[in-house]
Amino acid sequence: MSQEEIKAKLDQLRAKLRYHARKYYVEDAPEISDFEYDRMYAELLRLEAEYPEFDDPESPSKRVGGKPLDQFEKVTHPVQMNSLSDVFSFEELNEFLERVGQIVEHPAYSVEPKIDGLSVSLRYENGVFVQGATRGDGFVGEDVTQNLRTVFSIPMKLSEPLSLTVRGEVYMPRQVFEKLNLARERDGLSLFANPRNAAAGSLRQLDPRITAERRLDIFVFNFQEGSLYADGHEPKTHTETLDRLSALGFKVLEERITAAGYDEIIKQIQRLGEKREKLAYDIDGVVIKIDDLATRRRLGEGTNTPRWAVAYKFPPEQKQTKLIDIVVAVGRTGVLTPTAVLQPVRLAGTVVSRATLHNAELIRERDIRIGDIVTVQKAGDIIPEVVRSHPELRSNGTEAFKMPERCPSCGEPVFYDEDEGAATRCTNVRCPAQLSRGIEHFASKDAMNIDGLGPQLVEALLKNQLIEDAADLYRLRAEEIAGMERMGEKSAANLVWAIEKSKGAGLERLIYALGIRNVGEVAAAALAQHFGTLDACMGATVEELCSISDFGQITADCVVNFFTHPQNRSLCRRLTEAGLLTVPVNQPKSDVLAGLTFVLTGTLPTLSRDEASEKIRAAGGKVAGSVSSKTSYVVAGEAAGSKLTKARQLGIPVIDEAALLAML
Ligand code: 0OX
Repeated sequence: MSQEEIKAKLDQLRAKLRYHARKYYVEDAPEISDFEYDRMYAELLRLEAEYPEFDDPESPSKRVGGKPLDQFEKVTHPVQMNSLSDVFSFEELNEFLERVGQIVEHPAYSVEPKIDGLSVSLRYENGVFVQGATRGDGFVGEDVTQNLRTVFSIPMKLSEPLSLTVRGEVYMPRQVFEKLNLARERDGLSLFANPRNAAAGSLRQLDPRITAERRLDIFVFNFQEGSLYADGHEPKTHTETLDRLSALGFKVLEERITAAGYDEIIKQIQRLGEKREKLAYDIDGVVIKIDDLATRRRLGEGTNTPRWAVAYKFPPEQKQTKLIDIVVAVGRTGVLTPTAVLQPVRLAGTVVSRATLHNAELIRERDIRIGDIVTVQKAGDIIPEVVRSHPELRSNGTEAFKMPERCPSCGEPVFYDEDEGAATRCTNVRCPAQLSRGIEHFASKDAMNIDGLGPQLVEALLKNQLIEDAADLYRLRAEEIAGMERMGEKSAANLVWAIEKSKGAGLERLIYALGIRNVGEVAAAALAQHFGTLDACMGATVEELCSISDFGQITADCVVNFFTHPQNRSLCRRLTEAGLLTVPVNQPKSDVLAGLTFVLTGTLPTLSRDEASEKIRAAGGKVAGSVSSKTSYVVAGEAAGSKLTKARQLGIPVIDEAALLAML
């Protein structure tokens, strides 16, 4: 073949593959068999390898060619990527429609599924895909171009050479998610809680080969900026825009309708609610948007959300299943926690076989009995819980559940503590379960952060009598660890190194790691800042502790009690002797946030939760774990859950990461 012939052959193959990829991935209407497609693809790879002089960065073979990155670059969005305001009932939805109705008469609405994925922007120059970015805080996101190239339904080339930016939702199809979790289970890896988390984890992979394996997909739902037609024509409606985007090669939202008003919108919400289970992807609500673009402009934008759209969020999915058993575990502080063992049931994307029951009081109030049919749901879309039992479906002869009278771990009698959130507690300081959980907590990420020291290893170290408490960790030798079952020399050496590294964690983490009752990360940091050394902390009096802002009598008593105990004093002494850093690592750097309490929720676009907390604390602010009337601000990121809802209920201002950084 002559050079021209080879070039023509390559062009033809690439065009054919592009056409068939669109038929398969975007239109779901393949015209050729997978076998034929694979054969053509193999032919392309062969020719490209043989004739590198005809390389084309837009070739269909280039989807998974990127090299692993060290980090993602930041991308400033040309047009802000707004989020949607949520409504949780038909009444709230009606209020939105009435608000709109005061400004425009009888507008047409686009009513579309709310895909439960991650929003991304896709930028094309002269018809070629040049950049893809995550939403981030709406202004600045992360450049995930390489990873988005692996999403086959994203066209690398449009059918016309236009320059534009569109927005869509990347998601992991449910089937892909299930397969992925099965494989992870087989490999002993942690499971993703739902397809959304799996998609987020996959899109933010620095190595695009991993993203490619995850088979993500996309629905495009908005035109952000640029030109949709070469002659400058501009569509009048959202519907027309999406039709045009589809013609250009995008996979646009399906299941979308236009509706004239309340009744038709509700019908579509109900239809999608019923169809939800059958869809190949997760949806978490329905988006209602004004269809006419001029009307949208009239209504305008709020600070972070458009006034012309709203998201109706589905109530959490509930299922009925059988409660097979109630098992009771002992936690770090000796609290006995009952867990429901359920007949496995599919719920919001995963199979659920366990659910928290919190305490005996809740079981009594909800009259939950072993053998009952119960209704379960996922709180904040993640943690399964038993909502109610169904006594009407109960067979005769079942008995009310009773908490054990003796600790399931050590056999000592337990006490019912009405004041402490109706807890049943084992008070044996030598209880093995408490000891294990305590050491697990000591090693955990937010405490001493000893990588690799999880529950199983702690259990094994205790069982092999290599340790009796947390201070013994610092005397462990690699040979001893390597001598244990299923422990190699390399893992043993890694563990010793991780333990050694943790010595520098600092007083804040050390105090938190001790696991003093009522002393979370915030209180631990306050103690570290106030006393400056572990010794000073050990000598604290209730009066002095109460003088620290936000320290109440109960926490102060817990601290004094802890340090009065000879066993705990000995632990602290031995930790100090082992060479642990017993002074704070963080000095407050400013006081711009003094007196303010923040609660973080969801995934922030650029800062990890730890980084955001450090920054707030360094500026003199406090970070709390739950929303209450004392909360000054809730900082919400993507996929914010129940904390955001609570903030709304209490009327607490909700800000995003950008606003937090601005305050700092
Ligand atoms: C979705 C979805 C998200 C466009 C401008 C403001 C919100 N998750 O499916 N967002 C939007 O609309 C944007 N539509 C959707 N369907």
